[in-house]
Amino acid sequence: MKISLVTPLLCSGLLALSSAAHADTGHHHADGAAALGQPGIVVDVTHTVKIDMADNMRFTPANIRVKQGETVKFLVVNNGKLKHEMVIGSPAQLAEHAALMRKMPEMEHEDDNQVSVAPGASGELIWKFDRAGTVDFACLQAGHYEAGMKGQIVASAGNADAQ
Ligand SMILES: [Cu+2]
Repeated sequence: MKISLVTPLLCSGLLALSSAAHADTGHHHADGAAALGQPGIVVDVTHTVKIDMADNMRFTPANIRVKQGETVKFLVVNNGKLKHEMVIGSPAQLAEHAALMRKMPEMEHEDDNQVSVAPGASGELIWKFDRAGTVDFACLQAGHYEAGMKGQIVASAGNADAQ
């Protein structure tokens, strides 16, 4: 009976690992994202970071520190009158996507590595930081990235369980 609580968590963890491995082999464009970590699940969240988005094209804070191994919930609040979004990716992926958004400003997308937030609303993005290193994020609404709406998350090496 004791084990009944533990087993579902373990299973979902393994499932996440195997689906991430599958994404790596099946979708070439996912390779870069895998190096940055992967979408997390709510039961693993150890820490919440609130980020404000505003029409001055800034994230506040724009520089965030986490620890390797942490699953972080970003609570993203849009204080502006424009739609904003938080997209996690490598600088190359973000720049490429921003260029695409300039061509197709109305393009809607809903991926695991991003959250779009209507004016006055808030959203959540859960990310698991598998590795130490730097992860970039940006708003890819047309022109926002170019106006400087971007930031960085630094995951420091170490075991989050030890903190
Ligand atoms: Cu924006």
